[in-house]
Amino acid sequence: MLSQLNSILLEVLQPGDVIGFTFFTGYMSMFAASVFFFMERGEVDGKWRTSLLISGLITMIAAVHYFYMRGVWLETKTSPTEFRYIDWTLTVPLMCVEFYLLIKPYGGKSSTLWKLIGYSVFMLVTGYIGEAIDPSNTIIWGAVSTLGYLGIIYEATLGDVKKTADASPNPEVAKAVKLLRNFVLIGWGIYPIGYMAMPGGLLGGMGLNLDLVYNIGDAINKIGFGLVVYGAAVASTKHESKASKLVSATV
Ligand SMILES: *C/C=C(C)/C=C/C=C(C)/C=C/C1=C(C)CCCC1(C)C
Repeated sequence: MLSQLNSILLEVLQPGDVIGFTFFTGYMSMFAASVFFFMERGEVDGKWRTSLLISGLITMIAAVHYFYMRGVWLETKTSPTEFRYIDWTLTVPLMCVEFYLLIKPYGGKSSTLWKLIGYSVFMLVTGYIGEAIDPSNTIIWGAVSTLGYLGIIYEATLGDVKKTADASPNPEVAKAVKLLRNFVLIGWGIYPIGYMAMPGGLLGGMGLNLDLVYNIGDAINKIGFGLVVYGAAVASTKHESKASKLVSATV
């Protein structure tokens, strides 16, 4: 009877469905994070509001995709690869925008932003081919995709992003860029592990599940990125209001 009911009500989370559970928690936590970032916009100085808006958009776009991915998983128990890559194609470039908005007031160039976006699109398109179109050559596509990932790491660790942030007189910005760089270096490194867990991949057959790894990575990286930007915005706003009080007191 119960199993009959369950097969009619297809979208039911079954006990023990750990991966399904992470689709639900991913959806709810990203939804909640969006509300937080949108609400807090009013609390920070004007020039930070766009950054917080982007933080909220990243988690909101992800929440909507998680809503659909959760449904695909519950009904078919297969990877919602298309929704996954549509989500990433929208949110990863927005994460590049976060870097750009931090360095823009200190001479950050839009060509730096386009470089970052170019690397991410290259990384995601070749990753998608290796996952969905040509899975028999998944290892080659994974290696090619990694070149795009290395490009982003280079920009954030040694290239224009890092140089502009270091040259900025605002210590909060330099600190935030460094923290975001760590997310790219360590947090984003979670994704290739999930990718390699595909059947036929370098870690295939090890019992790792690709969706489980991706879901954990998304929650850490998307909410974490937003919180770093939020922290920098709050600290910087405090600094500046203190400084302006000092100025008006001495005048
Ligand atoms: C919010 C989503 C984020 C931050 C997604 C990031 C995705 C990656 C860094 C994916 C990287 C990949 C490789 C470096 C090689 C294998 C294929 C990918 C696309 C999984």
